[in-house]
Amino acid sequence: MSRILTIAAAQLGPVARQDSREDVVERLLVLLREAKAHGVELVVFPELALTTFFPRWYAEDRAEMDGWFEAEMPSPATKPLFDEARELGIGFCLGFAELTPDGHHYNSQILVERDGRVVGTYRKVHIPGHEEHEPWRAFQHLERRYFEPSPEGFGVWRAFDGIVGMMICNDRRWPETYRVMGLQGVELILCGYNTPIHYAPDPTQDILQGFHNALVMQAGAYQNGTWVVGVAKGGNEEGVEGLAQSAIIAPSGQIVAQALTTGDELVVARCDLDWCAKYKGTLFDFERYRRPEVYGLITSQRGVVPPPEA
Ligand code: CDT
Repeated sequence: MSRILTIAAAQLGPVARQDSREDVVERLLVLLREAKAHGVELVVFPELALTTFFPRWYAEDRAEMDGWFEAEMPSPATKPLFDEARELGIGFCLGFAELTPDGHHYNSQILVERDGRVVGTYRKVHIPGHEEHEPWRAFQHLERRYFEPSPEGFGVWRAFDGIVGMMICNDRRWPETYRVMGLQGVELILCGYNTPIHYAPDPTQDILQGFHNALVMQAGAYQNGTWVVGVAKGGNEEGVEGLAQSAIIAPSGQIVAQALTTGDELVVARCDLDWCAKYKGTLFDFERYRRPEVYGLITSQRGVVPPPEA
């Protein structure tokens, strides 16, 4: 049986502060219908797709930000997306800010199968940015104020006739993200992102944002023999330029399709999940070649401990 899955990275252009969830869902529906016309079975939307990237603003009382969060999924505003996707027989992955019934705040992604079944919800592990107001910056990146890190880590799910995992934005820069899923046999990793081009702590990196984005996802795909789908919310959002360059990457590490614009755009590729076995069964045959007995520092230590001075 063939395991070729047609996937779309549904890139979004900017979402303004005053745009309602209903406005955004209309845009998602346009992309979903276009995907159907291309024979797509899985549509991947960006991180925090339903609203503007609100962590760029500071609130003394973090509860003031709760209005940006979803207390249920589907919510009344997103139900039309769930309904239409099920009717079209298309699965999707959607990034949103999650407020749990017991009051936890996560940066999350939900994965929904073609029949409407919720496969799972992933919560971001690597929370970037800062906790406190830093007025010297041109804009804030307060994810560490508004989101808790995932207590669950990187699971994978049997879905879409393969083994699927998720990561969110900053997670893609960390090799452990891919390897933990690689050790569970992942064949397809779905990743939404909001990446400002300007990086205040070191602006020399600004010009390299596109390079670093491709570098980490291509390396992660190749070193773990998995497809990776990276999907941006790009363009100029509330005065902040966001990286676009959404891409679908093969287990070889090659980019097989990439966005041409910084706006709403569907990037489509036919992804053969069986292609993963070529890499998982040869160079990256983990069972044969890995040496976990000498990798202990990876899990026993967080920061750098250099050797003592001579
Ligand atoms: N959304 C997100 O995770 N963005 C980060 C910005 C890092 S700089 C604070 C990223 O890794 O792209």
